[in-house]
Amino acid sequence: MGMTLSNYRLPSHNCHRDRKILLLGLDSSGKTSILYRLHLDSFGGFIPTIGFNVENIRPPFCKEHLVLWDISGQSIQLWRHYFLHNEALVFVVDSTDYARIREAKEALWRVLQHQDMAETRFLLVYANKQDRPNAMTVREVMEALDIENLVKTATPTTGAAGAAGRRRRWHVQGSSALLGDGLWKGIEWLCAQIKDRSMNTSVATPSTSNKG
Ligand SMILES: Nc1nc2c(ncn2[C@@H]2O[C@H](COP(=O)(O)OP(=O)(O)OP(=O)(O)O)[C@@H](O)[C@H]2O)c(=O)[nH]1
Ligand SMILES: [Mg+2]
Repeated sequence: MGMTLSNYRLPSHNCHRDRKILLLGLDSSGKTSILYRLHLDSFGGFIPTIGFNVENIRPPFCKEHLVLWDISGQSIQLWRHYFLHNEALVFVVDSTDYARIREAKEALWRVLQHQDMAETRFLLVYANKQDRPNAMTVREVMEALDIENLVKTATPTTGAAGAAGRRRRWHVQGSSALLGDGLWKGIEWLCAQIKDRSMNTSVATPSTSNKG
């Protein structure tokens, strides 16, 4: 499993109420597989999503539920209808899909520059399919998505969305929905941020670990 990279440290954590989490990524990146690995600890048998799936998960380290919205990757033009009132964006990348990593980056940037994503403060990226031998490392995925610039650079969108983008905390987590690796670690980071959202967000020192 690859490293994890983050611009924020892990504080102690507890979630306090239901939180809506948006799960996006190109088609076949593994969103539905991740959703049901988290929800039912099962894998496989999924057809490409038409529309969306919604499931609640109750992480052992959170007091309340996370409501995960898994939107079809084949319906990018419809994603914007789900943008409002999300606590966090979970963006899933197929780490073996070298041919479409640029497309994934462009999709992620478009999403986070949208005005309706202004209140979405946390970005968790799953660099998924780390079980496959040719997978990009977590650092390679982070660099391909250019996340550091995404959160630092003033975006074409001004006003609230631009300001929100510059305050956004992010974390890249290596994962395998096939094996179940890394998924709860990413959720643990997310819960910690939700709990801790009132703290100063300006720390920008990447942290790493070797296990997904
Ligand atoms: N090896 C491996 N295969 C995976 C992993 N995650 C998903 N897959 C496979 O990738 C394919 C697509 O997975 P889905 O979960 O349906 O992808 P999706 O992102 O929901 O795709 P759309 O619904 O079309 O947006 C399936 O064949 C999965 O079995 C993983 O971590 N490792
Ligand atoms: Mg799906």
